[in-house]
Amino acid sequence: MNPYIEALRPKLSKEDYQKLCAISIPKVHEFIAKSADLCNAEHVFICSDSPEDKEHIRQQAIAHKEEAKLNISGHTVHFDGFYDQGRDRKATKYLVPKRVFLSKALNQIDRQEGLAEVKGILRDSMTGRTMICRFLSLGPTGSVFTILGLQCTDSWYVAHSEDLLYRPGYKVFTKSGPETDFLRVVHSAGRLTDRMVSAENTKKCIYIDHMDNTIYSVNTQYAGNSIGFKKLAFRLAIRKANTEGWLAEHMMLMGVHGPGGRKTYFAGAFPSACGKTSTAMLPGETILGDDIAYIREIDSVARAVNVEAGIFGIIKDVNPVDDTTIWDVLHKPGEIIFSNVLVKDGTPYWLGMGSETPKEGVNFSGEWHEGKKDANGNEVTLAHKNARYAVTLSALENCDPELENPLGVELRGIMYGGRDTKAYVPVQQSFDWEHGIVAYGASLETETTFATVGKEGVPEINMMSIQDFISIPLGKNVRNNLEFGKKVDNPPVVFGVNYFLKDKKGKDYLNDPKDKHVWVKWMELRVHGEVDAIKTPTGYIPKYEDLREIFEQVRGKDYTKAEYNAQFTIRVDANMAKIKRVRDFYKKNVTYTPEQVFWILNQQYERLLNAKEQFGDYIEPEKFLE
Ligand code: SPV
Ligand code: MN
Repeated sequence: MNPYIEALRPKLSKEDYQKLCAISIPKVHEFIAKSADLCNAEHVFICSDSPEDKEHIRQQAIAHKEEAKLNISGHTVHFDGFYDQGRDRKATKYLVPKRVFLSKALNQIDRQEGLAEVKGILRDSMTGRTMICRFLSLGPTGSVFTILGLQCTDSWYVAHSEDLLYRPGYKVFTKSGPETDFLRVVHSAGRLTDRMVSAENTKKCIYIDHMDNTIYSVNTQYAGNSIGFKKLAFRLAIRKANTEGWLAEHMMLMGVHGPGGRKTYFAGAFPSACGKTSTAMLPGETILGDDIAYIREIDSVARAVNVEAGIFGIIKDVNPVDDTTIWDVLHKPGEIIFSNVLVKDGTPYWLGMGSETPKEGVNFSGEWHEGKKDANGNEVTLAHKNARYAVTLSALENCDPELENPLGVELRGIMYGGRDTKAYVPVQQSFDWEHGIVAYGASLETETTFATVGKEGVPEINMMSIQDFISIPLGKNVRNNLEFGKKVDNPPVVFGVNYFLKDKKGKDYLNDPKDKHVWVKWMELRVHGEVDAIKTPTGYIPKYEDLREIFEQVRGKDYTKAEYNAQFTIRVDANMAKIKRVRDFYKKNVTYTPEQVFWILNQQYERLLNAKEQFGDYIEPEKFLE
């Protein structure tokens, strides 16, 4: 008998033993055996994705109090620890072999030192517990995009979430040859409090070992840190894409419905909490993905798939007026895991839901009442800002029918959007692929939000919205994007969007969140060359007449010239200051920056300078028509 299966034998039931033996990839047996041994798991459960196995996971999540049932059938709630409410940048590190250098901007630790630390913490972490093994497929199965993954975890909540968020992969594993490659994740929630949340926040480690394609995560439950196939495997995929010549991106995917029944696929990169999911979910359009996309050149065409099959979305501000699609899903029977919301009498409540909320209940801090203070004297909000819901995409009525297409969809447009209150107009089109990649993607600047642990509102460069995840030299990432455009005959049209522009005083937002639908429709028309645009120093911007018409059609709103002028005035100084910050960032922090980055930024700077000499600091769009 294979020594790994032999080592596992005492921990497996007869059925689990058979399920494991049906897989003939020795590295699978080795990884499970070594993880179970290191963590000292009492039992090992092999999930075969059968309805019974999935039901078992759902029941165990409730039985172990990691989830509790809510009133609506299929709805449950899960809580994470008070200090475990977002992705933890400090605790997430790359394990770097000696004499290998990663960009300074990346959080890293010597590989041997890090392995010793994290394995030390994982040792015996599953004593008395069951280790659940989940086999998953990133991207549609049976496709050139497919990457297989195996996660070992002691959290039933994590195993359950994976049902909603990923495609089942057990069958694929059983049909694959002995040499099959796969990503590995071992996770333990660590010691738990009586509320079943990770107790030792200061010993949280999320370490990424790209030599072994393995992720170690311990003392955390928050899905972004514990579900290895979200942002952790994403880092490994970026490396794989780098060597194989494709792109792994932090992008939503959507079908935008244009005139005559036409559908045009767009991808969109936005840092967390900058409007990515709400764009993908716009009513009347179809959603293909809301978080991670793989993009490949196939027959000289850019094609994309959703790596995931569900949504782990921010629930804050989801209300029945702005977010009809998801609001309806969240209020009808079906499988949904709410996390870190307020629960009162079996009903979940969250911030910005647009209706009255209770004055007490249970939330991420335990028993909660209005005015409750944390240990530092700060008020505890009724729900966490980063409270979320997990739901499968197919539960949405506007789920795009191409979700499982093994060839993906043809990508015609890409949008990059950050949280920029000062400089970029709400929507603009780049002059060409290179300009878009550099001026919008590589220059993406945003303010930090609640989705990562730490201070909010700090401006930072977040290249292509994947700054946190780039596991290769940052400059190489820009180069890969630039090169990709050359591989396809008709590169996607690149747009920069900004939903967060404020008035000149920096006081009020200039747009309603729903205006994004207008920008999306305009971009669709631009891809097909059906509307004209105005050339400005930073890109092509819409003409008033066109937006007026789209505002009327999409929002039933009379869009005034004054609104247009306020939103689309080119703010020269703010744009020049942005370029300076971006240039500085690349000079100081980035290795292997392609020269093109500096050329393109310098040219943009020059254009702005010339425009300023002619028209001053604030230039209304029509000046550029003269
Ligand atoms: C994000 O924050 O970008 C998310 C959620 O998509 S997380 O899983 O935390 O990454
Ligand atoms: Mn994300």
